[in-house]
Amino acid sequence: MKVVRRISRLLLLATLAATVAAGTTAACDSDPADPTPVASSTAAGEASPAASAVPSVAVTFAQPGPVTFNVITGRAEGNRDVEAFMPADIRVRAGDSIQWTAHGFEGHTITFGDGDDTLASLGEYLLPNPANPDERIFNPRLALASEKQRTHDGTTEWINSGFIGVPAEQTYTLTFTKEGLFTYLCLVHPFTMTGTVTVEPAGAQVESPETVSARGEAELAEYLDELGAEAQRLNDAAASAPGPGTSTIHYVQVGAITDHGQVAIYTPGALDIVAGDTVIFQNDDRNFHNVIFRGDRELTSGIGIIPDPEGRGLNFSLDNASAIAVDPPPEGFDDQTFLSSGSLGVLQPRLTWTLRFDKPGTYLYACTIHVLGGMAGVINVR
Ligand SMILES: [Cu+2]
Repeated sequence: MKVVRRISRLLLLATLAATVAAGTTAACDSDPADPTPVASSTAAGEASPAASAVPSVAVTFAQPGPVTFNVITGRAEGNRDVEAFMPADIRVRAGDSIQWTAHGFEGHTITFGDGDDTLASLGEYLLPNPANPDERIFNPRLALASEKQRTHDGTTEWINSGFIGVPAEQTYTLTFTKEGLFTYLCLVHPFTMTGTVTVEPAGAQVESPETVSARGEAELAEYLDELGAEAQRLNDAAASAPGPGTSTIHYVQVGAITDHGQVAIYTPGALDIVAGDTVIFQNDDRNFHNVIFRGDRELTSGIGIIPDPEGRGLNFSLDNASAIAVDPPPEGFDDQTFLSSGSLGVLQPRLTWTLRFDKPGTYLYACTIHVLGGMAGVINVR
């Protein structure tokens, strides 16, 4: 029996965020006109012990400023989605800029809050879509870029990139003009994505952009490996138990997580079972997913894209079919029947969904929230 983690409802709502079919033109900010040159640092400093305990990299120091640093802001590779700022803590000088390069199944935000509790000040994550009662949309304060979004001058004004990095990679750049320590987070992944920016005086010695990037790349590689290992572990741990009579109960884990991201995977992804067997889908982590047997219907993403008419980026909608269960009818089902687990996860309506398969066939299913990660499975019933 797994221990259910106690996690804020906010996070669960947050993980609904956007998975969308390809083919949109990203309308978010991407700073093509950032004038700040990136320093071409030659090995200006001696290697010294890295501040971070994570993989050590050769350290050089930044040229006189201003320069631009890059922070890797999540990265999706195949079914693995790293959800971290890499590196999470960075030191810059007044006048320097940071460019966050975002990519992920669910998008990310770079958000400097306006108070002690950024999440609390946000309000509800999901709101009714005024334009369509069958959908919900994300709180525009989360989803869309704030008015102030080019310069961090030390004030405590709300600064938000809005959703970026989904479906395509995008960047967001902010110039820091005032010394201080500033914390920020991703509103979509607040439990794994928080960071700090320490702004030193203009003449201070700080690590070069190359060193910062090398540190980020090393962390990214480590986190990707960690996710792969977790998916493998769950696959290896796939379990079954005796069911009624001669039948068998098979367990399918829905999704996988580490402290640095998630894997969009069902484990095991393919099952061969016998008519009369039972399958229990279970998800007990912070991300939520669904299990949709499309039957004779077309499988579509449950996420829609809503460009902001005022040009502040993209918002996203979630259709009810992705969230609300469609259980088997009393007369039973076969591989042409549409079925939905509804949303599965901690504090969702369900943690588990149990189906008994009585008819031979090939049952294809997928998660309509993580189509972008290729989250799909099959059950062959003989
Ligand atoms: Cu999913």
